[in-house]
Amino acid sequence: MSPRVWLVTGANSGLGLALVEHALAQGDQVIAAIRNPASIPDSIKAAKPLTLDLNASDSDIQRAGKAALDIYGRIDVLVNNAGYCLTGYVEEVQDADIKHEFQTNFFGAISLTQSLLPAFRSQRSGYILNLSSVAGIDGHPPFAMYNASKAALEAMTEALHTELLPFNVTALIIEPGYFPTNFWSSADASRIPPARLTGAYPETDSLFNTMPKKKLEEKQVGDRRKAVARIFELVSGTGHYAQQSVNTKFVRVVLGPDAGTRIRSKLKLILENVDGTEEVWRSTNMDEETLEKYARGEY
Ligand SMILES: NC(=O)c1ccc[n+]([C@@H]2O[C@H](COP(=O)([O-])OP(=O)(O)OC[C@H]3O[C@@H](n4cnc5c(N)ncnc54)[C@H](OP(=O)(O)O)[C@@H]3O)[C@@H](O)[C@H]2O)c1
Ligand SMILES: *[C@@H]1O[C@H](CO)[C@@H](O)[C@H](O)[C@H]1NC(C)=O
Ligand SMILES: *[C@@H]1O[C@H](CO)[C@@H](O)[C@H](O)[C@H]1NC(C)=O
Ligand SMILES: *[C@@H]1O[C@H](CO)[C@@H](O)[C@H](O)[C@H]1NC(C)=O
Ligand SMILES: *[C@@H]1O[C@H](CO)[C@H](O)[C@H](O)[C@@H]1NC(C)=O
Repeated sequence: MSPRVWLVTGANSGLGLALVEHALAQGDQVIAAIRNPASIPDSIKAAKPLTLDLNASDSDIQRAGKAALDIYGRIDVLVNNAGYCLTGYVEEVQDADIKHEFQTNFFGAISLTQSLLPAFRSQRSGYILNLSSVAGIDGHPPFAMYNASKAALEAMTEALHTELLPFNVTALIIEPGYFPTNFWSSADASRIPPARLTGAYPETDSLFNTMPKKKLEEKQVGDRRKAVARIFELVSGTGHYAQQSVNTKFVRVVLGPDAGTRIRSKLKLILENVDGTEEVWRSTNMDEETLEKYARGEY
């Protein structure tokens, strides 16, 4: 069997870099997509570099996708990993920053995926893994736009998962909790300049200092090498994914006890919300008389 071919975006840092290192070490072939070719780390020199800025036009991104396909003639695993967290309260974040957040985390990933879907379909195998976040389900201020961009990605991926089932192509949502990477320093760097703050909301200056310390005290710190090992096992049907007790048919791949427990409590809250308002949502259907008018086209 020929080695699997991976295309990983955001391959120069954090989870993406760890995944590329792991896949190479397992003997797979990797195309490492990065926006700045000079930033490709030595540890993944065996990968083929692909220059890709997700804040580019749809046609530029699709062109990069096609160029990636030409490298090995196929791609078995696409990992839409590149992304960042825009920090700011809804009232204070600026339009250009919101658009850049969505372009990178959502629209860019769609353009790249679209450029490869015909190949995936005709190959009748493969994985499309979209890096979301626990925040895509259970987000918190001041990260509304990050939350929203990941929620959009999840909604899209769920639909894509269903669309691709007949073609034996698996689209999944990877849902990590807290893993130390450049993620938090780039989120810190995206904070709104003090001059533009209203002063109406809690300051975020200390957030990025206290958060990692709190995580360390709680011993709630993810190991990115373990996260990417799970992703590799999923694609290769090995390790945890070879075990009978792990159900492999789900669209969400949750990584980290923090992610699992937060998603669980969010779902409980949604259920309570629906249960606690049943009287209201039961009250809005047409009554018999209106329904008859509607059927006659008179509503
Ligand atoms: N770490 C966590 O706790 C955590 C939790 C939940 C979800 N995630 C998700 O995991 C994914 C990877 O994040 P990470 O933790 O590994 O963070 P990271 O170390 O900051 O890596 C992010 C990667 O995305 C790339 N990127 C950002 N903007 C880009 C753009 N416009 N075009 C192309 N590439 C771009 C970065 O490239 P540059 O180096 O050039 O900036 C970098 O390679 C992200 O989607 C993130 O939302 C992370
Ligand atoms: C993202 O792309 C838009 C449209 O080309 C451009 O106006 C904007 O300056 C870019 N933003 C960044 C941060 O590169
Ligand atoms: C479906 O895809 C998997 C891997 O993605 C592959 O191992 C399997 O052979 C494919 N099945 C068919 C019927 O093509
Ligand atoms: C984050 O997004 C989810 C949708 O997936 C939404 O239910 C939740 O309310 C959002 N959280 C915040 C704080 O914006
Ligand atoms: C995951 O694939 C993208 C967008 O959702 C594709 O179009 C798919 O919808 C899926 N990838 C993302 C980025 O969601």
